[in-house]
Amino acid sequence: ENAPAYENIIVDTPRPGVGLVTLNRPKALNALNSPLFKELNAALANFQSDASIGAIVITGSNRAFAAGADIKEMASKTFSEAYNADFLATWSQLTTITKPIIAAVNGFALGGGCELALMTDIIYAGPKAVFGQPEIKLGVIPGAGGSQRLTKLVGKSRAMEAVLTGRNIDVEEAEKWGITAKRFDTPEGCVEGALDTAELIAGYSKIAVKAAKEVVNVSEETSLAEGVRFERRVFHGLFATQDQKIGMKAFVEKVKPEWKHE
Ligand code: CO8
Repeated sequence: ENAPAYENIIVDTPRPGVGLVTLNRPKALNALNSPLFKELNAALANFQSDASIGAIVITGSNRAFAAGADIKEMASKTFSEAYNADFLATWSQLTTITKPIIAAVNGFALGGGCELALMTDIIYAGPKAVFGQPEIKLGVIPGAGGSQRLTKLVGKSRAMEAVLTGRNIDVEEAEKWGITAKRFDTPEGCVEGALDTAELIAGYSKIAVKAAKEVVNVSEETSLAEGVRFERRVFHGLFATQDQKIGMKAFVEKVKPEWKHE
């Protein structure tokens, strides 16, 4: 199989069932430019269609997860160029991936980097992780969902303060606000912790995992009553799968389930 050659990311499968994407533009603190996003989208699409992959981890370097959209690439853009090309629209392709994605954040996750992390399903952070939406300092605003996802996640007052001041949010505060699911003592521990969780998830029934991600995401976009109804219907639907029979039988017989993923 021909592995695609990437210049801005490193793609690996370090654990059974786990795909890892490492953002790799160290000289620009992993600033997100179009070629990088094209590669990220391609790598994620490959993991999405690879039946052996059950979960995905995205990480950067110890110094930077990603220091934002590439300012040098954007600086001279005109409105017509941004509008005609629907600049940044392809960034949210990540949210169409149905397999769980964990962000292992070390160092700067600013602007587009913060928004990228917010598009994933779970954020783990290292000891020096820094989040923020500094776009206001550049004369613009968050453009890849930051104002919406951050507000839903941490509430209006905190999101408004972050977006209007552009200030850094350190890992203690990010944890208190509920941005991060877990904090680790070392950068390496953060990545390993994300891989551990991804491996655990990849060991479950892929059909149940897909359904679980789908129903949690629906809660972001619908009323409680509709969401609960949707969850129950999907729950009912899983009784049509082999994995439901396999999982419950294995529990009763006190053996390890051998998932069929169907
Ligand atoms: N874009 C391009 N290059 C960058 C970026 C970036 N976002 N961040 C860092 N770099 C480059 C620097 O220019 C520098 O390159 P060079 O060596 O060629 O000068 C190199 O990375 C190292 O950076 P620093 O020397 O600045 O490193 P420091 O440790 O001194 O500072 C900081 C680190 C604080 C992270 C600093 O680099 C910084 O403030 N970066 C910019 C952060 C930022 O503003 N991010 C938001 C960008 S805007 C955005 O993401 C909006 C997304 C949606 C866009 C909507 C538009 C429509």
